[in-house]
Amino acid sequence: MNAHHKLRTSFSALTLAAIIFFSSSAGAVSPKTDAKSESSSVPAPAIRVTPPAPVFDDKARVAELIERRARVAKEIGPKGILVLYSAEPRIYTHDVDYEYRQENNLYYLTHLKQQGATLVLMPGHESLREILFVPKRNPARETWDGFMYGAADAHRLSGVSEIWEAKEFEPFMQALKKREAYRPKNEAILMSATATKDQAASSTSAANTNTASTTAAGAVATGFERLFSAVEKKEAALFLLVPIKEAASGEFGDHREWRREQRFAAGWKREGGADFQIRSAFPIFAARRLRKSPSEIQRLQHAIDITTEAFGRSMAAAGRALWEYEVEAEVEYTYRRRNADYWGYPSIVGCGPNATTLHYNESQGRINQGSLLLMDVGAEYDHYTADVTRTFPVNGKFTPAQAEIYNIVFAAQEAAFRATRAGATLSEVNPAATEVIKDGLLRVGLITDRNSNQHRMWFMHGTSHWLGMNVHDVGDYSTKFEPGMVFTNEPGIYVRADALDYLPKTPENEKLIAAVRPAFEKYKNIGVRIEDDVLVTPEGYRNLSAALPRTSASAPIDRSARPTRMVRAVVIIRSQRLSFRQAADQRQGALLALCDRAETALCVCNPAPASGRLMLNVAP
Ligand SMILES: [Mn+2]
Repeated sequence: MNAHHKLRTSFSALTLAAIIFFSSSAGAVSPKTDAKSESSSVPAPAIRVTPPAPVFDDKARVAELIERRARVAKEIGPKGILVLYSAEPRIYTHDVDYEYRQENNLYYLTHLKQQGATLVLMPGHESLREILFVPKRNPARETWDGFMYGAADAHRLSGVSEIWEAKEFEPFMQALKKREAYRPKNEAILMSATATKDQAASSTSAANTNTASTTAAGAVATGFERLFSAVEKKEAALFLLVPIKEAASGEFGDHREWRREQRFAAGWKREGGADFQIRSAFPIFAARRLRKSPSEIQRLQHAIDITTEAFGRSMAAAGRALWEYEVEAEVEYTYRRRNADYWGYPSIVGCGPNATTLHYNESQGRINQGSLLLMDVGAEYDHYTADVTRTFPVNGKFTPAQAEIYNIVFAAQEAAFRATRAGATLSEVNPAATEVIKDGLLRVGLITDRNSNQHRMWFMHGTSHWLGMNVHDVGDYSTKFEPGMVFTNEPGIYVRADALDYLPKTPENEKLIAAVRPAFEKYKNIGVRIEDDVLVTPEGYRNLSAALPRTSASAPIDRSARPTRMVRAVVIIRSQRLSFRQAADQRQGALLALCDRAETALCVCNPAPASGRLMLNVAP
């Protein structure tokens, strides 16, 4: 026990011990893996504080980006060019934009977060295999909008060594169309690894100035020869983030995310680029991003850890919240506090009937003591998003009807876990859960035939989707599981109050409605979903969200213990193995947990770091 932090208090030591218990190991306590917490039978803390963010060695990080670009370049081949644009800013209103978020594939290859950057991969060029175009720094603009990358910053982040001013992108592409070598004037070359070589190749400054003077291909080797010969034979390809079908048909539409690419593709064809075949870059990125590297898993895990703390805080607050938005506030407060980028998708916090709307995000409903609260939330950290759902009774106690539905969903999720192993597919995980749901629905009387699609009335979504930089991440859904793939396991049952009203009025349906009506009345307005994030491993799988308790209805979350009088507590940090930062985080966690549990109106923290003591005065 000496290694643990002790608590002295005049009031129920047991209650507080349940809240303020810390492991001496670095980071926060994981109830599953901390053997000491089991052997000493002290319950896990109510709120699991997010462990420190992963720290990456810059060399290794850039090496990984270089490797990603090399793999993508290999897919493109020597006759191909890839163009990746930054995301365009999205308008919130008038002259205000939404917070900027980089396009995923450009981020995947460069780690650049600012707008205006464009990456070109040109594997067929002798020396100029990648060029990054970035806007030139502009002090006047930076005064308003903040720091802009200089070439050194863009290089340090991405590892790309050939960096040209953004305004050079258009003339560069126009020159390619005409099979003309292109190199900007020196002042527009912000960084170059090839300059010396190219300059040496031409004894005059002509080759180093602009398009017109360098068209005499052949006089001086420009490095473009292989690519231009492919263009001449109409074998060259321009890879863009455009839909596969549009690339094939040459008819470009109006996608909600990649309009700029579509406009560019349409213009390219129209304006003299017909010798290039336009191809979709989506399949290349989908295949790459589906298989996550260890560093991607670390980022994703951190997003999930932040989400786990957000759940802890909001679950603790739910019992005394009056409105859904108050609970949601605890979630998003935690995201910001733990330096998440943002949410990966709008938080879903739905109480009672609102839990039956799959993507409910108004959060304007009442929190009712007897109801279930469904929370489907996910923090995004460094472009990777969590996606976790828990459904729990606001007052900590399931009604028998709620428990029945909950336990079916819980069993379905367990079945999906059991079906997860390398080599399996999502189309095997999905039926594993669905069969359990069908059995359960038949048992409780919500369907009459398990060999039909009746269950779709109550379970209308799939059990799984890929997870990564998108909440519904890229990747072919028929791919066999390999280590590094991440997907969600999220069965649910939603008894919507109007579900039976919308069935087509056929004699068959009338019969069905009459048969399920009693059960429907019993379970009406109950919505349950449980969702975890699953990593495929060589051994099977790892539940990345396992630190967030996932209990069956027979062991509901206990939020009954609430102090009613003044307490004075002292937490002593004894472990010498904790860094000051970790100790501070844990003290903060203790305070949070205690205040949330105490339903406190006044909470005074008096940390004395030198002595490692935290004084806590709590008045309920
Ligand atoms: Mn999901």
